[in-house]
Amino acid sequence: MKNTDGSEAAKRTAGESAADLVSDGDLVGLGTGSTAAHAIRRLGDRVDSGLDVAGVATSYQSRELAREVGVPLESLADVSRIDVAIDGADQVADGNLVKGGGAAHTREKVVDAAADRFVVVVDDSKVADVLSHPVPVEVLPDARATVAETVRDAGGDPELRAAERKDGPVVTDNGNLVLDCDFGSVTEPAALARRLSGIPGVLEHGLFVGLADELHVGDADGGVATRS
Ligand code: ABF
Repeated sequence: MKNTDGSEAAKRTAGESAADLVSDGDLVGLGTGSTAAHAIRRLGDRVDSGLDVAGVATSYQSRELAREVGVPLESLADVSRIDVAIDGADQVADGNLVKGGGAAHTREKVVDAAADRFVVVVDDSKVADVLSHPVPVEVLPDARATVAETVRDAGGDPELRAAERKDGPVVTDNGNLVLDCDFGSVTEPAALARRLSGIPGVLEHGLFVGLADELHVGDADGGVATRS
């Protein structure tokens, strides 16, 4: 059955199946979001049972959860490579991703790109033929107008992300702002990724092109499909 609401069961099967790949001694990139949270909780259970691992958090949220469930942490600043990273996505098409719904994509990209094995965990509502989800772009606060103008020149429609629980914009863990940039269907993600990376004032964008090694897709019936 196709899961259209991103049910917790689908997210859990994807997250937990990825956490079960982790081996003793691994340094694990801990993704952000509700699907990656299932992986972190499962890792916590496995640590309780004797698994010897350390995690590197991609966000304040994933760091706090790892502490809560007892996954030992190392600082990203102290590591140069990671064995396996487990992270969610907002949309997946042809192995490429849009990420950044949690405004953590800059740190996620550093961690996921440093991993020998980057495992993406999603429920099946996230899988598309072509990427079309708006692309989050983290910008220096003072560059938001110039970046927005350049995004418009590139055919995008940028919108400053507003905070849900208070007035004002979302501020990232790095103290920056997020422009959600709607480009419609992204038929050439690599070209768009290069273009966005080249805009002065852009810290990082949420297009993850050619980074994923493996995809775990959960469905509402508790099944998981694995693709490499
Ligand atoms: C992070 O959390 C993001 O890059 C992505 O935007 C989001 C996915 O969240 P969820 O698993 O809750 O849908 O991984």
